[in-house]
Amino acid sequence: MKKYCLALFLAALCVFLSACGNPDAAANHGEEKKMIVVGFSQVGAESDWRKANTLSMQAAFSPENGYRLILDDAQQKQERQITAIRNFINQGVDYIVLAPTTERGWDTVLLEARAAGIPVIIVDRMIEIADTNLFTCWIGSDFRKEGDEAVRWMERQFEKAPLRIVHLQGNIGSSAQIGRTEGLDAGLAVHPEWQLVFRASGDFTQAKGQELVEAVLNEGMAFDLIYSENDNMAYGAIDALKKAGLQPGGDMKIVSFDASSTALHMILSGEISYDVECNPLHGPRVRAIIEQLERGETPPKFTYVEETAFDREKLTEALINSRGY
Ligand code: GZL
Repeated sequence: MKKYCLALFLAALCVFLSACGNPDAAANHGEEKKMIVVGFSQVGAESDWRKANTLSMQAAFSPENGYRLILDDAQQKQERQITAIRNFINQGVDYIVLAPTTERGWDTVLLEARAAGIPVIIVDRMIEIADTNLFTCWIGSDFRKEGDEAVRWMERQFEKAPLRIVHLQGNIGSSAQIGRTEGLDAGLAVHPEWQLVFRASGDFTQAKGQELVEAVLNEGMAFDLIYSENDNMAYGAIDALKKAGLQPGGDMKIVSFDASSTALHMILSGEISYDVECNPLHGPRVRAIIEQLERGETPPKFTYVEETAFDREKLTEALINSRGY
């Protein structure tokens, strides 16, 4: 009888242990296929662009696709990203994906990831580090090119007319801010008839964008154009203008970046005049990179995403609805 009880106990123990097995094991017709674990350090949830970017990554790295995604929202703070990366290392993830808040300050933590043998993929913004071997590859936008695109439109739109510009910058030190600001500065350098009347960072948020434009209006500054480094700050600027009884697109023009669907509808309504695309749908792109690495292949070190820009002539409701964000 004792032997029977012992055998029963051991059988139950085996069943229990197999049920507690690896959380990353996906049962696949009996044999266990290991899920690929991806630790994703995301900037935050500051804008439509960022939320679309997160959704794209979550859809790409789903359990159905064979992944377990560990998402960390850094609330736009680099120190939280560094902590998240260390947590990913301690959890032994298979890949780390970093959407960096800022360009600098990554060398130490990426050295730790390399020491742990975990490949790091940088997405969206660029990082500036001494040894680019500390990350496997990068995929994102050419922000200087985006800024130049906006300035080309301003030149076409205003020709040689005097232009007083209010400049709403993104997070200072992020490559999106650096590149888009460089584009405007290059335009200011060759257009003496252009005047920068105000420049400050709205941190890519709607609330800060509104606050800055309210301050400009309260100071009684006259201006012809708002150069907003993302759509959410442009939404805030529009709120401030309307609150002051002004008509965006009439009394002054707005140039923006991201080209999210809400902003493109504001082009149709005339509130925003030009919007330079910054495509956030990086999920499938990063997944394709990881799958290349899983096959032992070498993806390109740097991949720039193809992007366009929109004005009223180019836009239709159908086009907006076809874009995915
Ligand atoms: C651009 C991205 C920027 C967006 C903003 O690639 O880093 O951050 O332009 C977002 O909307 O907050």
